[in-house]
Amino acid sequence: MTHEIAVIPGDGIGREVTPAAVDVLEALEIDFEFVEADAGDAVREETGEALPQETYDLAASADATLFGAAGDTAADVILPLRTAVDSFVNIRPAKAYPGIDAVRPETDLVFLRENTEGVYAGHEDRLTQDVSTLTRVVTESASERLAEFACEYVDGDDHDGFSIVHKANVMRETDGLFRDTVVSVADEHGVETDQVLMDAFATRVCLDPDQFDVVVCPNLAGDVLSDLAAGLVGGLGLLPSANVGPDRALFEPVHGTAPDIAGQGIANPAATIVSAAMLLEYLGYDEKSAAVHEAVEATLENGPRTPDLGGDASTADVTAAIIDRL
Ligand code: GGG
Repeated sequence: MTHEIAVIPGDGIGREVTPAAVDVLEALEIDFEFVEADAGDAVREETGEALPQETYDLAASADATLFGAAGDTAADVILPLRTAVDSFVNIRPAKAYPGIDAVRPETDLVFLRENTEGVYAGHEDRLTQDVSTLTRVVTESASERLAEFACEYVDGDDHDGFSIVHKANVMRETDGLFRDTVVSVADEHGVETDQVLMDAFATRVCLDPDQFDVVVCPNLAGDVLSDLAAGLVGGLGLLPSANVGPDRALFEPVHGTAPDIAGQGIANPAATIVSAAMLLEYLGYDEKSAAVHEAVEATLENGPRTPDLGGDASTADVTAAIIDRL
């Protein structure tokens, strides 16, 4: 059976790390058909459109999508691409790897981020030159869909429950609805939850990440707090993610375009290659997925490493070392 994989490198280091992940997938001798498409700042410059219709349609029909990064056009690219796969949850594991100099080596977290609404899908207006507004939507149905997924996730993966991170003491109607809905679904499923205000979470996770395991949160909080967790484990070059919908999914590193190092061939490909390992698991290739995870882990531990991790290797060196270890 052939799997059609949409490959959308985007901009900046997305153009370097996405081909690296495709090289790893190609080395596994699975029947993949990779179809590449444009999105992001460069294609907008050329055509006026950051997300051409054919790219959207490809993501909406492919068996899975591998995406790199978007910069200034993030709102015009990432959010619609997630809609194309009807992705209601963004899974962001944040774990420390052996041998990597991490601020908190005991970190082992999974963020389950609401992916369709909240501030990122809100409506912004510039009322006057010096006044702007943002209207944010939170619905019971989206919160329920995420909570159902979280309950299945903790059951299937043998976790004790999950933490709900919100700011419902201030945003009573929006985060309040989110919190109440998630608690109610978890109660129906007999899944244990605790609640942490998002500001308190930011402090507590830095001081003692071990007290958390699976974290369920609204869209913006999930984006910000998972980047914070990246800081605890050694940097954004290490965090993969999966945007999962009922029938399709899109995989991307958590990091953006990194304009400061783009074009130099030194971007860390680990986050995108681990995202590809998540893609393999999603398509049912559990053993191959585990092999990629192990090869990445061994490479991070023993080298070569890119400069963000203190090494002097290139993206190509690290990718070749991972493929050698498969
Ligand atoms: N690879 C994902 C990417 O381009 N991240 C940059 C960004 O702005 N992300 C926002 C988000 O994940 O919602």
